[in-house]
Amino acid sequence: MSIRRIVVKINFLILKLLRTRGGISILLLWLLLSFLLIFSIVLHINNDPFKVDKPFIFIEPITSYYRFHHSNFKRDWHDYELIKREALRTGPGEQGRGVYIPLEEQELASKIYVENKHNGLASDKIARDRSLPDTRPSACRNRTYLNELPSVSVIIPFHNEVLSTLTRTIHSVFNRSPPELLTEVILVNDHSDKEHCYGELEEYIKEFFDPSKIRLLVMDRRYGLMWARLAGARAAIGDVLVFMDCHTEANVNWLPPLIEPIALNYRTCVCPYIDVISARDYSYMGIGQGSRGVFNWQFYYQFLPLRPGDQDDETEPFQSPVMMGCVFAISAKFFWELGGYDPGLSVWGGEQYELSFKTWLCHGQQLDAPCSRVGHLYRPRPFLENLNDTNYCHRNYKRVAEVWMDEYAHHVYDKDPEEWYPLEIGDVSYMKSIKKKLNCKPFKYFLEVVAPDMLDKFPPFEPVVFASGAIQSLAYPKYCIDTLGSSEGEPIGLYSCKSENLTEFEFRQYFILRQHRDILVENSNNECFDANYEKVSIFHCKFTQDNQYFRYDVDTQQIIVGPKRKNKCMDLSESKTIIIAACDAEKITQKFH
Ligand SMILES: [Mn+2]
Repeated sequence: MSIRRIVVKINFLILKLLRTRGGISILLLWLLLSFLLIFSIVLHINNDPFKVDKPFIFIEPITSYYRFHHSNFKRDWHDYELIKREALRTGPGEQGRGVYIPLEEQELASKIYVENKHNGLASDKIARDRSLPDTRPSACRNRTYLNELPSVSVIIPFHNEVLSTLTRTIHSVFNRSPPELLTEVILVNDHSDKEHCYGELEEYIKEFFDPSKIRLLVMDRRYGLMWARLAGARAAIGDVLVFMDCHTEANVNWLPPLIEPIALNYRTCVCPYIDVISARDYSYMGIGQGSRGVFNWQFYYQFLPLRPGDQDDETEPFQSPVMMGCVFAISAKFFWELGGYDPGLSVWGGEQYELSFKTWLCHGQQLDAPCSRVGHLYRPRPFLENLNDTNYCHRNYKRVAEVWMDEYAHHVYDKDPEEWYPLEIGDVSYMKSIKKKLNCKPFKYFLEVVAPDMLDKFPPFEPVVFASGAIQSLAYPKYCIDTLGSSEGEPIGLYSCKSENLTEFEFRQYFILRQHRDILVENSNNECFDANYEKVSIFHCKFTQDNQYFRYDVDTQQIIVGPKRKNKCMDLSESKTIIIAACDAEKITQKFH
């Protein structure tokens, strides 16, 4: 039957209906029903959490927090009953302590460690709802927050996470969030291949959590972190989206300080302070002072010190240029206004830059909240394995640079032109259209207003260096200073020079004395010499001088440590280790060139 014949038939039917009694009302009812049907089909397609590659039309709910006026009345959100109960808890891992693995289980423990990159056996020994130390500045205990706050959807993607670690994350969210604020927890299983991520997890959820407040989405193949988060965000119904890694633990009263800034201004993204859960023994450690996140021109995440005034009130959130990315909150309204994540980003990497740049350039702000604490288990790049495509991280970075970094993008590419310039990144027109639609600011704004101190610390072109090359001992001319492959906090030492006349350099023996008056390890991710306790170690460059302050005296050939009045120099002990001693221009062991 042709379409024309159908149309004629429908017209005939309509005419026939209109001629019968009450026909007009039947017709209207019929039209209304078909309209509703079409509307619900469109809505269903739009809201399908798995259609991540399709743009999402965010429809602000009638009940949205931002549709109503709210009073400025504040209240104390602490759950004192819970705090009292948790303070009494004892047992393995309680109060955030580490867990000791007995000798006979250590073989098993290391097997699990290698598989998961963290001590899953220690996790299994700890209660799923363990207690944590309160790591906030003490003034946070007296701080009140708005009485009316937006509702929250917590989105937790996971792939093969250890069950006790994943469920501890969920328990911490349910236990330490005010129930009236927590609308739902959405777990997104990014196509795990471990059995326990299916049946066993579902059973656990049924047994321990309110079924009306928890949902489990399962991806039909492995899509990576951004798509899993996008799927969760499409399904979420709360005013605020909180994205959380699956190996985190929310600490006391974490939610109100995290979402209050978003209640006041929906174009806000807030990160908690990320405390540290040890991958070795699951001990929980608070981080002391905060810092501001930025990046260098190889897209390595870096830190800048706080600005004067940032912590005049230590409970007050402060602006940070780039989020760390493992836990953060953003209003659903702003997230979708920004087009969510660029759906062209794959697997892992670059998403924190994309969202942070967009937030700042498209009329929003990004804050760190010192009174909101969430512990995070750091482990080496979890998404890197089992994926043949090794270039996705650079491709993600280039997509971000192409859309948001304007004329500054080439600073990144020029670092390694053969790698960057030919790299295919696909179509970025969707994000460019969002940038145009929202009339977002140029990247210059980010560098001049948001992170004006970044270019000084991380210039695209390293400024003229004072000196560079190997550092050879005059006392033992066969030996040069060598990083010994040390990582953060571990000491440097002496090792054979590649050649005595220094025509060639050993990989770990090339150093740069910079204008910041620090000594940078070439070929490192921002690692510097750091003087502490009479030793010299490797530590990330802090740009604050103090114990990373070094000078070279050309006349006496000494490496002076710290300000002149302290009279400290690099020296060698009898066992040829590097020490810090009082300067003595006559001592041959203090001479280097
Ligand atoms: Mn993580």
